[in-house]
Amino acid sequence: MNYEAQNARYVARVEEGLRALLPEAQAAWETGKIPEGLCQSMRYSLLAGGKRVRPVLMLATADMLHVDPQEALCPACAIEMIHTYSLIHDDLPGMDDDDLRRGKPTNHKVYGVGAAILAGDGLLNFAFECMLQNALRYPQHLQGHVRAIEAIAVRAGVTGMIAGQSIDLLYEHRQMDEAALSYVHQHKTADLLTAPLLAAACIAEADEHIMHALEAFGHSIGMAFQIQDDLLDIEGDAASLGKATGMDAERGKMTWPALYGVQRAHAMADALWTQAIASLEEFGDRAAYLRAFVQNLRARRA
Ligand code: GRG
Repeated sequence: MNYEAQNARYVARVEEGLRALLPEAQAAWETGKIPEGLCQSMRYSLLAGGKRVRPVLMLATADMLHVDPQEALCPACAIEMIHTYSLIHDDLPGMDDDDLRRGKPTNHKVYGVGAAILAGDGLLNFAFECMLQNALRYPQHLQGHVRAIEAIAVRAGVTGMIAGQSIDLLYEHRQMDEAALSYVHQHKTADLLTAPLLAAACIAEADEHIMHALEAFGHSIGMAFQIQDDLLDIEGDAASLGKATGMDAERGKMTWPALYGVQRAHAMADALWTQAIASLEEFGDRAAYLRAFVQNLRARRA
């Protein structure tokens, strides 16, 4: 397997899928069409060139479990919409109040706070609209698709990513201990990285054993990804990251390096990456792409 070529194919498929699902607005006001300004602000953030980690994880897991790639594309793109909404809302003045995201001014800096809230709400709702329509196109796999949508809803929702974000906000002016930090990162970060793995497995009607292996894989890459994100905020380069660095310290935010020091945080991330690779063992050669993906995520500087 040529990892670079395969990764480029997956990313291209996602970019194409996103553009097909959310084409440019065709009319300023027309029933059944997204209003032009709303559509523009949704597309602004969605097509701003993120790494597409979550949808690529879904397409790769779907391939590994022999799911028709066309069936998996829509939920993969929907997860990217949900991720993008969370970034738009996270950047708002009531949350992190950031000016830069994906190398561009944040949504509210361009369109205003009200429009940015709606762009986020729009992407979240549209994600589920797209996934439900996609499910109805595959009546023979309807149950698998409904389970996949549920897995995504739970991990993005009030016991998943939103729960993590709410505890993060709760501790804004309070000292966070390891238990709280783990909870926040499991839910805020790892849950949305686990969702695409489980969604692919649901469509494949995979057994419990496979679900557990993928859940363990998602947990490890999610926590490692977050520790690395914390480390990049200290050691990374703002131009490559497309956002300001040093913000965690400036905001007095608790992170793994703040809790344990940079060296120990690196060791923790290394152990988690190794654990992630180990949880793919039972998939043998079929997990070759996912293994290479983990190595690439591990080496990322952006
Ligand atoms: C507003 C409900 C709600 C949740 C916000 C995603 C999030 C939760 C906050 C963003 C801040 C942050 C550091 C989250 C941790 C997850 C993370 C590292 C997100 C960035 O994901 P990447 O690196 O971004 O995949 P790109 O731009 O490449 O898609």
